[in-house]
Amino acid sequence: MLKLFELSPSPNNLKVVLALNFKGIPYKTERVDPADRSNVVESSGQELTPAIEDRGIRLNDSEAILQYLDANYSDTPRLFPKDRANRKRCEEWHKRLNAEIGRHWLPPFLFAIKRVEELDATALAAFHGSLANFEQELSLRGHFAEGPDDAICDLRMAMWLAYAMPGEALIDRVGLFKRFREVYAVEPGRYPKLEKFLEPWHPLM
Ligand SMILES: N[C@@H](CCC(=O)N[C@@H](CS)C(=O)NCC(=O)O)C(=O)O
Repeated sequence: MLKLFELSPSPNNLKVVLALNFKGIPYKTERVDPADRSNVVESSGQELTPAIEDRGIRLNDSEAILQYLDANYSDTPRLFPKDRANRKRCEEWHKRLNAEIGRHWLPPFLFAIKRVEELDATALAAFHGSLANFEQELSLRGHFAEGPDDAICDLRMAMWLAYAMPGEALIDRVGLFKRFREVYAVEPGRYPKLEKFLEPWHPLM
């Protein structure tokens, strides 16, 4: 069975968990202790997570893992489109989310995990501004993916939203998400369309 080396509060790790569950691929998790990374180092030769072992393959880097899963589990729902034009469109979306959400997400995250002492209120306000924009975009449709085989677009958005609007199952699995919910301070009902968008992703986290 596929083995996932996971450092659970991290977005790259959550992205791979979402992908495995979306595809319905059975896996077991080996937790990585941030203070002792010997298990992931022994497996992958480097200390960053996520990493996987599967069918004799040892692989790290979340994006490489997603590509590996699509290529090697071809009987499961695809994450990425097959054709070049649609893959490019998904890559543009990826860049847009990093610029409009990921960038502002980081300072409050560092505060939440106590890597910095003060909450960066400007970044938090920008994070909320981006959520408000995406809420508007959802007025036109119920999700962000546009074509067949581009679940990755929605999955990437679900990953970021999970920090501000985690489901109870995620909080049960990774207690820190309760703290993230407090720090990102999105009160229920503020972004109803994003909440609805996120609903089907909660069981996959
Ligand atoms: N490009 C890599 C980045 C991996 C990475 O930076 N992993 C982080 C967690 S998201 C990590 O292990 N950081 C070390 C730490 O948190 O101390 C990927 O996408 O997997």
